[in-house]
Amino acid sequence: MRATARAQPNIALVKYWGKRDIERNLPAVGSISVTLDELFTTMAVDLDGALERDELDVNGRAAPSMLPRVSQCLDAVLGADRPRAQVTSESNFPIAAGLASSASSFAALVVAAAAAGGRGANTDELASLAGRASGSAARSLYGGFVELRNQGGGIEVGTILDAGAWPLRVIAAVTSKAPKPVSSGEAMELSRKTSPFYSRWVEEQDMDLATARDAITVRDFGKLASVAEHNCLKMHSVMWASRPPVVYWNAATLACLERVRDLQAQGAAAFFTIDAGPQVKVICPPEDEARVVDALSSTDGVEAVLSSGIGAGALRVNGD
Ligand code: 2P0
Repeated sequence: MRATARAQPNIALVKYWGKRDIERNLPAVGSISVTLDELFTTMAVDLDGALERDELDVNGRAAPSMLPRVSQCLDAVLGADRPRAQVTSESNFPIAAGLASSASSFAALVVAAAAAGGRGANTDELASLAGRASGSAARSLYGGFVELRNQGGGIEVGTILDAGAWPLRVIAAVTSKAPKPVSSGEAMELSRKTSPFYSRWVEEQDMDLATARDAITVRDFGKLASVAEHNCLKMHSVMWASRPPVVYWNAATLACLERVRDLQAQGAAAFFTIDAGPQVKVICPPEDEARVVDALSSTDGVEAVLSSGIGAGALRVNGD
């Protein structure tokens, strides 16, 4: 009745922003991401008949504020009549700061919960269950370059190119470790209800997805860079035009973008993306990694620089 799983965060190159069904947490748009390698969350689920209520520890501390979402996700995987669970989560990177910790956490949680409860579930089912808890978590069930599509009344997720086929690097510049001021779920709803750019964002998404999918299939870095930067800035424009505005950036976020423009002007292959937080992620081939790390590390306001390759999807940890 105990199992442990490990999952990596993923970074969207064509972003999920907005929901078409809040109750079932279905996204308004498809998305394309890369699953990371070196950053991960390990999640242990111990189903213990003696516990009166679920318990959650995150990085060695009780985390009652996150417990309701975790309990709801366990109910979705195992049914509400399941035994109560002791859940223990460890991440080797800052959580709730735009590094997609909810993606790796819920992806690992559904795998560990299904295994602990003896529920046979295939990856597609697990992805849908993870997506109900956190839209981006559905993508972390798969490795490499991953596409999430809206399909009928649900979602369909799969790998479009394996991790080993295009070994790009993802460099994250951490510009603040503070939790985000507005959750992405709340911010998405604000955007849907108030941003004049929201409907156009949704309309154009299939075009950006097709461009990125084609670029990934033929490993065209320049084409992927162009559509990914455009899609990222378009998503943030939707947020900035919401009322009240949603601005996740800080001064160092913009300084990092300027460094990426400098690198591009010097001939480096590199592009940026930014999620619901102030961190800047730069994607580049391995031969440009050192100069990207140097440039970001020496940028004012950058607190840490983390590097990762592209990795595999969520997996049960053997022996537990
Ligand atoms: C993404 N983000 O595609 C986009 C880009 C943030 C910006 O998915 O409400 O935590 O739990 O379904 O998955 C962050 O949103 O949102 C996210 P919920 P989630 O990676």
